[in-house]
Amino acid sequence: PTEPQAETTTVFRSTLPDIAIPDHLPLHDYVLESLAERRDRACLIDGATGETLTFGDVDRLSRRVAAGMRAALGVRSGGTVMLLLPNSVEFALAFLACSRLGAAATTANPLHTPPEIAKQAAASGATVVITEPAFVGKVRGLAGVAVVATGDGAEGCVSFSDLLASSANDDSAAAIDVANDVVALPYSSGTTGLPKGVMLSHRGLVTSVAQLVDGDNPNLHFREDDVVLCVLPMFHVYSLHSILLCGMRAGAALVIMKRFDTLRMFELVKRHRITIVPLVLPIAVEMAKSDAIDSHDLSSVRMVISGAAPMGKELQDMLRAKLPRAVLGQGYGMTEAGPVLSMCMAFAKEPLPVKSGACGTVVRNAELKIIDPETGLSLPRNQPGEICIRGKQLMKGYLNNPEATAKTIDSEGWLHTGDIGYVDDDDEIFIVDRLKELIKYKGFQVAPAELEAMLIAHPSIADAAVVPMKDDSCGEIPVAFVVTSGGSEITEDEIKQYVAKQVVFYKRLHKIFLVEAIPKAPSGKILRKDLRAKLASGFSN
Ligand code: 4UV
Repeated sequence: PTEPQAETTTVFRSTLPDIAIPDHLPLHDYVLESLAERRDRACLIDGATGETLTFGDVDRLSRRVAAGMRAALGVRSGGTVMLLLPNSVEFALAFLACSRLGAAATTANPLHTPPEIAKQAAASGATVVITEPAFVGKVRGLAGVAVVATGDGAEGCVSFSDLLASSANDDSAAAIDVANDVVALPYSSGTTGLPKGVMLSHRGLVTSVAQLVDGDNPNLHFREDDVVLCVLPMFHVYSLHSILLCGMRAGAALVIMKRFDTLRMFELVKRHRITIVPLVLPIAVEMAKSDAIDSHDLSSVRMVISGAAPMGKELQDMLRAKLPRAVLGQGYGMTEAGPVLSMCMAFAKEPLPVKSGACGTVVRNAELKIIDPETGLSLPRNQPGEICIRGKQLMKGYLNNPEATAKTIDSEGWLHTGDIGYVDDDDEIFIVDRLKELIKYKGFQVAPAELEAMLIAHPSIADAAVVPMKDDSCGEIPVAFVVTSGGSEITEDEIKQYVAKQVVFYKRLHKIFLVEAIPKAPSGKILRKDLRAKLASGFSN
């Protein structure tokens, strides 16, 4: 008689009603749907120069870039273009141009090392890389790849200015299969292993943007008169989706900042009367700690969104005290989830009260469940387990990797996040732990498998395991447990240097613990939980 309990699935849904979401529009047509009424409104503002492009400009220029990429670089529907750019107007124009052509934009951090870039370029099948002159040296050697440099270009490159000036005919708009064509191809390691190409279709991204900003009572209420700070990197899905795409769809203006600087940011808020500030934990920490926060007029800010990593109650309360006029809350995203799973209901047009530490309520037009990671059975409210989500916004799958896709999205369409959390009595989601390997340094992904493979390739290293260590300002930092080869005298510093030379700054190892053996299950799987527990208990060399 107790059996049937196991059969019932507790499905959590948004407290907002489902809405009609367009399933026929390519992404660029969807975000620019209200163009006719907004042609002369500001869309993109370059924070450094103050130069402003209106929605009309963005429409016209992105068409030119598309026509130029087609004529000069042969980019076609089904092709892939790598955007290796810091936050810039060019990033936005190039992204929309790819969408127009039916091509996929694979986004990468321009601070990545040449081998990291080469790997993604090859795996994604990119035939064009768009970058700044300063980074051209990193991509010159890539076989079969044409390089576009911004500004007036660089030797041997097509210049972005030429694409902008293109007079090529743009009449032959690409026929786009919105359900299947990939428009964005960010890289993520997901729950395990190496970074993989995440295929986000036009329909997937349209759905995810609509879940936030569409409807009579949008969950994330961006308005036409809003000015959104765009300091988070557009190559990461959080900024690409929730700033660029949501901002454009809602008709808000974006102030683009190339790199973060507290004072500069406060100045921009004041100058442009910025109303919405999306950020990540380290920026929140800097803001909350800065004395300058009290001497700058930040009264225009009405919404502060935090995402991509946990933000504790203490920090949230501290920031709230500094910005009493702003509503403060969290969003929860994962690249593979399309990306947004949940959003703070205090950001809705008709807001609801929320609790500090919660990362929102599941988005509308979607289903969420919590399962026991051991048995896979659904759990009721207030019980922590693995968070799973289902809906049209999810990724199509990993590029050329059906096995990894099948491990992440099950046969019933549920995406398993690898995050541990629970849903409380008010439908708010709290993330309490992470089941997956992933390390999040300032919101950036660090895949342990990538660093472990690098370590083990060193002749003086016999075995290695990389795990996160809690850190107040970065959230987490990657550290390694290393078993050296017999007789080797390699030092901790040498190991750190060896890795640092090969990776982007946020993947660097902060500590090396030399140990006799790496704890493993009989299957050979590293017992990461044991290592994390060891660190938590204050273990040191
Ligand atoms: O794949 P990813 O790097 O993706 C992100 C996306 C974050 C977004 C996106 C759109 C938003 O509007 C927004 O607010 C946030 O981070 O990393 C996914 C993993 O990051 C952790 C969690 O482990 C995910 O599986 N994570 C993301 N957001 C939160 C978080 C959060 N609010 N609290 C705790 N962990």
